[in-house]
Amino acid sequence: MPKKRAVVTHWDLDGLASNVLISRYINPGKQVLSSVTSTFKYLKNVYEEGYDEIWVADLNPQPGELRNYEELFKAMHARGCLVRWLDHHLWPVEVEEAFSKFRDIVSYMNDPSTVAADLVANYLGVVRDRYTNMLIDLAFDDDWFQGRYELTTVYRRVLRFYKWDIRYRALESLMKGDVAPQWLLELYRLEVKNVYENLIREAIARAELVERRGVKILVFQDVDPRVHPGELIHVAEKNGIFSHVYIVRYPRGLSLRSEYIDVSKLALKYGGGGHRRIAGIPGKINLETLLGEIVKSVEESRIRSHYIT
Ligand SMILES: [Mn+2]
Repeated sequence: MPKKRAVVTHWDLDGLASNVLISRYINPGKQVLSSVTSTFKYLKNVYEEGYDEIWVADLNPQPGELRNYEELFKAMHARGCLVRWLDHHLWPVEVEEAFSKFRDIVSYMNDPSTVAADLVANYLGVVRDRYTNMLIDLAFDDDWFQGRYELTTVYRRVLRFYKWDIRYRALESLMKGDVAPQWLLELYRLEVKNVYENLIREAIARAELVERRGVKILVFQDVDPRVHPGELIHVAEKNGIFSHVYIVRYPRGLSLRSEYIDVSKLALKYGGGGHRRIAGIPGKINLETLLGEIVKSVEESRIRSHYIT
């Protein structure tokens, strides 16, 4: 029997690019977009819908859901379902260990030195035509904040501003080979640009600089979820506001950025994750405790590197 294939990816630019590259290659019966925290839910859904070859990209399994994954993988094993997982976020050791127990059905690759779309293209041996390169360039531009294309900003803002209907519409356009769809540019110009830029200005005006033992931490309080944390920090820095660590607090979690410490380690302690320089923590956490840990960790990194302010 031929495999029933499905693909589940993140909804951001890198996720969309990964989804398109995989889908063009495997021609899936279902394409799903997911947030990082809903990854397990959607993986389970497509499995229950009878898909038996499931590709996942640009999403990292949450350590708190390892038990659930193990149960699901056992069920998948019994049904002969395969999972191919390609990601570029840092996976905690316990996640790698749990996944490696199911090597016969789950093959995963995670390489934090690149973006998921690039990883996917390499893994599948996709021909690097103009369109493929464009998708990968956009993914790099967005994830690494290279600031090369105005189009990246349009996608970044629109995808965050709206919910699933718009994200799926963007996926549909990209599947057709339309990298800069007219509807997206119009929507951005008419409904997003001004509101978004006001939200950024407002968040910067309300930011608080915490300074302890020479460690500077800039805290953006209660930020609208539609504002991208990287963009907020980028604008703050352009305005001459620098700090060792940045915290962007949202109603349902927070984002951490730093050039000085490995924030993914801190995030892991609180059930989150990410990259060395950029990480996220879901849910509500005590800011005081986190600030204390950040100060300690910057001080330790100074001792290690004989870093002098
Ligand atoms: Mn992503």
